[in-house]
Amino acid sequence: MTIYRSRSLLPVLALLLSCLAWGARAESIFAEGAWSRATPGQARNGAVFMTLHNRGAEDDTLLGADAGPLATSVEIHTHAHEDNIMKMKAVDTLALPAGTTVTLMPGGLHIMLMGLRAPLHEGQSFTMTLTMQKAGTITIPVVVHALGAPASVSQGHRPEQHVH
Ligand SMILES: [Cu+2]
Repeated sequence: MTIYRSRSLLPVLALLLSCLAWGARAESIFAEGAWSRATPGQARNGAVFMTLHNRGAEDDTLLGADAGPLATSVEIHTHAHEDNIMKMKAVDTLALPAGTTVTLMPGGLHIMLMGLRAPLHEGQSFTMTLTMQKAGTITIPVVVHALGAPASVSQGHRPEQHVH
């Protein structure tokens, strides 16, 4: 019985250790409030938004992301003016210099889920991994908000009315 008990503790210990390792890494580079928008049935692509923090002393670079079986491929996108039209444009990497915060939001930088295998539903959440050049792989939870969710949804409040 004693042997059985100590064995059963191993997965718990492993989990605790991985949490500690994640926590240590999260101190310098981490993603905050990652979210996505629900997609209509026929939509082939989805977008993920978040705030990336680098609180370390070393510059880092986002090399890519992965959403497992959810999408065929995942790209880093930005928006750029082309012939007076704002168009999405894939970028190879995203710089995250030491001490900076980079916000991915609608109309700007985002992570594109290409070839969704199933629609994203409001209230659903999924796991995504980010690959950083130096910090390695970071696993983050992504929450799916309503189809028309505003850019400020990740801040946890509704858009403020600014009267000047
Ligand atoms: Cu895009």
